[in-house]
Amino acid sequence: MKRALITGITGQDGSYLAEFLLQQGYEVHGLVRRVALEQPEQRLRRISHIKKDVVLHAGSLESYPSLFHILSRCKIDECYHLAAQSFVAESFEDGFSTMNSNSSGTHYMLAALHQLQPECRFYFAGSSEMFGKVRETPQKETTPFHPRSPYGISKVSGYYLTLNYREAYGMFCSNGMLFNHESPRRGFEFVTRKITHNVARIKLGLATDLPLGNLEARRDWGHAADYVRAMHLMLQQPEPGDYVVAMGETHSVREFCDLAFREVGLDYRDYVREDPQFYRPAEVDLLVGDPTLANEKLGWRPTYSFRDLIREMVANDLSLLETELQRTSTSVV
Ligand code: NDP
Ligand code: GDR
Repeated sequence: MKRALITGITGQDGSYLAEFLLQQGYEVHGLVRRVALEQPEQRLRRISHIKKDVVLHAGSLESYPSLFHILSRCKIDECYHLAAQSFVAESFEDGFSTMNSNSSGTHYMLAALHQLQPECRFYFAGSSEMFGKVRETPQKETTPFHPRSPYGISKVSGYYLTLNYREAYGMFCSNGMLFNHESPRRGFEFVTRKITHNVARIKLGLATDLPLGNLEARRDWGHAADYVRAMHLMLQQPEPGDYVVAMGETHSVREFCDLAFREVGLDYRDYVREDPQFYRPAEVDLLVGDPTLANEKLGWRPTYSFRDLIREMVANDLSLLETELQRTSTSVV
């Protein structure tokens, strides 16, 4: 039985990856940071259904000793390093914390593995934000980087650290260069979930409008459940490598709104308004990836279309809110 460690197991991707690896027969371990106010139903909500099947270790990316301690107790075959401050807008507010978690945290993980378990295979969660102000379209593995935020810069740094441990020490270290991927488990601050959650609120009469930032930004959006399979495939190859994972299609935030509101029979133009407070100091205007290498070398293919993704997210948010409304009305009675 293979044993995997997932950092960021409580996040969107970590939860899908843990489910997937359990299905593949892995023993799954996860790194979870301790917080003073523990609310297990909230903090661990994305993995509550598999919590009994995984082994959780308390630790933090800010603490090399905590990572060293976990890796010295637990021998692993594969490490999926997903933990990060992942919200681009927040990285403009506090770029220092983002750099610490994402850049130094990745360095700590690699250094501890090198010291204790150099044969362990390592996956780094790189991002299309590394391409930023894009130098060519579509973006592929050889496209030069031009990050536009402290988040993007932290991911470029993680990418090169991963490459350096591969080249300097011969470790099996691979970089995923993943484009945006979403799901019903997406955090509420990201634009897709903000839209689908508010579509549900508006439909149920709980809100009347939806303030958003730049509606013309274009992204290549896929489904997280598809993208975690690509991470796993990268670590099953004979050699480490770097792979773009994307749908190869680009859509604007405006198009996402249009389709999401249509799901509930509404016209987004009646509800969405642009609010400058959600603009970013430096925007990434257009991203679209070329997944040819992942298709051909990994044999990776997505199963969800853009439309399927929106449909699932809206249906999920409607059902969550309806259940919540029923629960509160029953408790009032
Ligand atoms: P989430 O924000 O949903 O999850 C982030 C995870 O990292 C959470 O489990 C969080 O734990 C953990 N974490 C954050 N800081 C620390 C820390 N200091 N110590 C320990 N754990 C920490 O992100 P996603 O699942 O969407 O993304 C996973 C990874 O993939 C991230 O690295 C992200 O940057 C990258 N990525 C994501 C893409 C996407 O579209 N989703 C695209 C490309 C890359 P906690 O629950 O305690 O907050
Ligand atoms: P992104 O995702 O920055 O691409 O990073 P996000 O959903 O936050 O933004 C996508 C685009 O939508 C525009 N936008 C808004 N964004 C948010 N959050 N809120 C708004 O109100 C809003 N209005 C317009 C943004 O300006 C942007 O252009 C995600 C994260 O998962 C990263 O961790 C990951 O690396 C990249 O995707 C690939």
